[in-house]
Amino acid sequence: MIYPDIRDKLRSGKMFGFLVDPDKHNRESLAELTGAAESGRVDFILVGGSLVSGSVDETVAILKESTDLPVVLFPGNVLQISPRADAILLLSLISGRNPEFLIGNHVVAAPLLSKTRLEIIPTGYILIENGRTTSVEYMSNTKPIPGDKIDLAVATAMAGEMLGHKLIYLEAGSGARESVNGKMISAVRSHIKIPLIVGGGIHTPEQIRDTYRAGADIIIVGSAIEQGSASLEPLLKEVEAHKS
Ligand code: 1GP
Repeated sequence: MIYPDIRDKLRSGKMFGFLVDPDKHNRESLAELTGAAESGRVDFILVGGSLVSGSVDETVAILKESTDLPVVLFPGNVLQISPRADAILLLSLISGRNPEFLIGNHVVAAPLLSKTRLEIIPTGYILIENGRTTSVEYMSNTKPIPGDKIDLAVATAMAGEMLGHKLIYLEAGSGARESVNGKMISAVRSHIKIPLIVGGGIHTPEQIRDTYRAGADIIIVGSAIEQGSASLEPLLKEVEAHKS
């Protein structure tokens, strides 16, 4: 089971995941990624995106052929469900006020999910302003929380935990100009007990260091892994320093 493993692993160090957007990868680049991920520094691979035209199922199948790492769905919509994955982050966009992303899509997905063996991990997903309009903001038709409204982010995360979410995901959005600021990460971390994921716009070792130091338990990197394996090594080296 992935969620208990996450809780367990976090007792001894930080965790790290790749986000694979099926439209940005092919068999070759996935092989390169899983090669790098086998180093023990990557804990799982997320698959999904705000708008995916390629096949999530095919990408998951290729990943499952080439790695033993857990493959976890990170769906932008209900079309991105693959029964071949190990788990799904069932995201509720709790920073927004769009009922489709709070419950509507979940109602559509629930009967499908119940027919799979996917482990369901309810996740409170919080979008933070980052200096530009990201795909997730546009596609979800929701307003992100401004980066300086720390109290709003904290209250949203607390509400997410009280509602029973098992993870909180602080998201600046893929390709964000600014990743989530350290003050906000620390404040959220100190007000919840469940694991805190941070992602969006993280592409340097320094950002990884600062994000972990601020209190992120798990960091997700997507865009930066699309540059090929040479650019991965410095990031993974930094991750390693926070693993024990
Ligand atoms: C998006 O947090 C992830 O949901 C990753 O963002 O592509 O900017 O790394 P990046």
